[in-house]
Amino acid sequence: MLLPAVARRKYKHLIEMQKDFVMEAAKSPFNSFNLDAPDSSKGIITTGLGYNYLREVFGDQPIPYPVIKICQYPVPINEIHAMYDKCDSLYFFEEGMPILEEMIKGAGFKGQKPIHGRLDGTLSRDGELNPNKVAVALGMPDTIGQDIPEVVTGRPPALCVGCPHADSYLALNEAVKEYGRGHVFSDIGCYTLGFMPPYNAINSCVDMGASITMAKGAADSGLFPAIAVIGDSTFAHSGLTGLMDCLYDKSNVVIVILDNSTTGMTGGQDYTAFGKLEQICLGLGVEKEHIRTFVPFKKNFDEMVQIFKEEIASEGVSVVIPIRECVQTLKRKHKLEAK
Ligand SMILES: Cc1ncc(C[n+]2csc(CCOP(=O)(O)OP(=O)(O)O)c2C)c(N)n1
Ligand code: SF4
Repeated sequence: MLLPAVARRKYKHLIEMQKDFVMEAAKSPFNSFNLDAPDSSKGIITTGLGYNYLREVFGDQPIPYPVIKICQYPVPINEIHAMYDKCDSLYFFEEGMPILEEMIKGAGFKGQKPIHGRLDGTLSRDGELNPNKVAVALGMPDTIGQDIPEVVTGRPPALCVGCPHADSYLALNEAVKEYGRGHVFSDIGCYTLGFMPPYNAINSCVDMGASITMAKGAADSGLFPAIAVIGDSTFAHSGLTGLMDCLYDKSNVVIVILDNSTTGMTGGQDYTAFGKLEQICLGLGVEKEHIRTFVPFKKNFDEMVQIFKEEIASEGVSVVIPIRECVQTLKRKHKLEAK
């Protein structure tokens, strides 16, 4: 019960428990501490993928330096102190942000032995790690310039051939082209790939549900048209409350709910609003005549553009629902049926 009086007591208790959590982390099978390696000129502290890259650098050979791999928190600080005392310098290999490195630098180690990582420039402050960056940081040869096998060459993500979102975007682009850029607020899902050429169809993606609330904010501040694009599963997860706000304030928005009957981006899971999007919108209070559906195929291009244009022109909340199944889930179903 996090009422203030209880919460204050609980927080005190939580602080008292920290020392037990630290002891648990020190014993955890998910953390590993190898402080007995022969070369103590470098002590290495890794988290997450950083450890995999380090392992890859040394292949089948044992890592010659003491290594602490942290997977369970809070940070087992006593073991890090032991490594600091034993080694001439510390190296941090963390993917993403230098959380641990900052924490340790702030924990009284600074200014004595060198601590290397993203904060002192040994590794770049941003960008992903890879085995080569880890090797170079440890003073080993730079392998950049060696041939990269064809199988790992860059393939930026793209909408699948035949994806229903592609046809919806072609029509939406046509309907908004007279207004210029900056009118379409998107969400996160396969349809976020509509940012890429040749579609260039969306202008923002922040987090699950933000498409509708950003379009609402923009519409309420005078942007016209203000269009939200959100996937069916994302709408079920966190779009409904935004839609309710739009209805409450009678915001002038067009909300496009892309119904591909699945959660495409994460591999094709079911979702809670399946088959019920229109009823949900009606139930929340969207006017029946402003809930429009179509089947996104190229042959329906003119009809789709017309629907978008009509709903852009109409005052208040409109919902447009393109309905066609993701070609990947469809393919999987056909395969199963053929068995
Ligand atoms: C808060 C949060 N939870 C989960 C995810 C992972 N995630 C990425 S896209 C997505 C849903 C995509 O499904 P949908 O909106 O139906 O679009 P589709 O990919 O089918 O086009 C999820 C759950 C996330 N990005 N953020
Ligand atoms: S997985 Fe489905 S929704 Fe995602 S891009 Fe491919 S066809 Fe489109």
